Amino acid sequence: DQFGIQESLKRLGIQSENLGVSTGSKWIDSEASLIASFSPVDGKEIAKVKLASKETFEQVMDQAQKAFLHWRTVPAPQRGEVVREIGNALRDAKEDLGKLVSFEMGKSYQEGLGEVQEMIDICDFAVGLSRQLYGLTMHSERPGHRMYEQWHAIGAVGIISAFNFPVAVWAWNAALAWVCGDVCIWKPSEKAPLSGIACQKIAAKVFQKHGLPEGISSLVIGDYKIGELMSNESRIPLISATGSTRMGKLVSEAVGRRLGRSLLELGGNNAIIITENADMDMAIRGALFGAVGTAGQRCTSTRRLIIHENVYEEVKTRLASAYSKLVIGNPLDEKNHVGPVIDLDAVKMYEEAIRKVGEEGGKPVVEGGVLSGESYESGCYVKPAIYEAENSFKIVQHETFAPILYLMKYSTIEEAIAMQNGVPQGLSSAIMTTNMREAEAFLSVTGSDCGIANVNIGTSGAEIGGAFGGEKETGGGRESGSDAWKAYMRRQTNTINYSSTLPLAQGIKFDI
Ligand code: UN1
Repeated sequence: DQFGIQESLKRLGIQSENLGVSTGSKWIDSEASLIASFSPVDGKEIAKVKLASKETFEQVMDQAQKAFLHWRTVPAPQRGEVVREIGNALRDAKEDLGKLVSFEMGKSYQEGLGEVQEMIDICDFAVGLSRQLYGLTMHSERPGHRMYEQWHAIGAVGIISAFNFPVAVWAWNAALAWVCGDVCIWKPSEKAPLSGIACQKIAAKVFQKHGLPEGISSLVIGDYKIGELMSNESRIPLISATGSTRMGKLVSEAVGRRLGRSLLELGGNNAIIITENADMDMAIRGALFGAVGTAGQRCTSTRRLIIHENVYEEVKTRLASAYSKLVIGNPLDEKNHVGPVIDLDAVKMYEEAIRKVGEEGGKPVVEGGVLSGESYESGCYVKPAIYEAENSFKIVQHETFAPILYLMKYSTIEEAIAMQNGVPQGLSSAIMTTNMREAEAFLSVTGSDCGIANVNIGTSGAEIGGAFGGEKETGGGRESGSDAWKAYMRRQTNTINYSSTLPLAQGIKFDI
């Protein structure tokens, strides 16, 4: 145990067998099945987790409902104080939690730390918000009347998160929901359940210290059936779901049938446009981290490079040379750049995509392949690959959660923007240019159609302060920064008459 994993697991309270259902400090046992969490780093079992069942979900739901009745009456700045302390607890656990995330899902230790930093940042952001849940005031058209709007807590928020950001996405939702007065029921990915258990323990300690009831922070580890129960549950007014477009459509349909709210963060098919006016060092660095960071498993990963014909050969050669220097291996070892993908299914999807791009006429620039032999025993290490492709290829139109980058050529900026927008997804996008006209065209209403559009920055690595999310098949949701908090509250418009008459709006006369 060269990287001190066992010590970290111990400090985070992970045992060899864990319960996967909790209302806070209480963990609920049942007859439900036991699954194992395997590390893609070495392919070995880390620990076991007992899944949620319909019955244990019911218990969690009942407790959440009760807890909400209390939590919504705690003043928002006091709720902020609790979230502030959760942020501090995360600061204390940063190294251990970052290591667990790295070991359980395979991203580099640096990126694991970065993910925990996102949790700390959103807690800070939420603390500030807890004193800024502002509504507007309006001028009434009637004399002696006052109008304003206020924001109230909405209830239980169901959080469904994915394996690739197994802890940060929960925090983006939970920290905001809590200061808004909501309670949270979290279903983490069953591919990274231990990271979820560790977070639940950290938060629960703080709630308990404040003498707050069970049910403000709940955990239900389970498969898609638990997701279905949550989506159909009318006591959960808001479902926030992160994952594939396929999953998002199922959630949205179920939530829509009961006219609930859903906040969706689904697939991306993110491109960087590299113009002939790009700072080339910057463009290569941005594309490299965007494409191979998190082994291509961020929803913001760079999947397409749209390159001006005059610099196409240069970009291709320089990228190929950068790729040849990538060191693939154990993500906890800081000399390695790229870790494994999440599991053998992900490896299959990677191989499938490489086969398909070949069939459609793509040409390899950097060949892919699955690594084997010493230190690759898990079978989850793949070579980041680059293909020359057409935007119209079926496989290019599809989000493959793996380190495969497609290169394509353009001649006018209009054409580049049309290609960037010419996919079903709309999450992140970027342009590399030092030319003001190109940059502003890309950001204008006729430019990028994505929720995130960057200039001289790659597609991944958004900060907490901005609203995060995208359009089209990405699902339209916005989380984290800006006014994303409004999704977690209900708005009420109030008109108060302090005069001694009762005039009707719009000047309507109604006298008897
Ligand atoms: C995700 O991949 O689900 O912008 C989220 C980024 C990170 C978040 C990614 N801050 O790449």
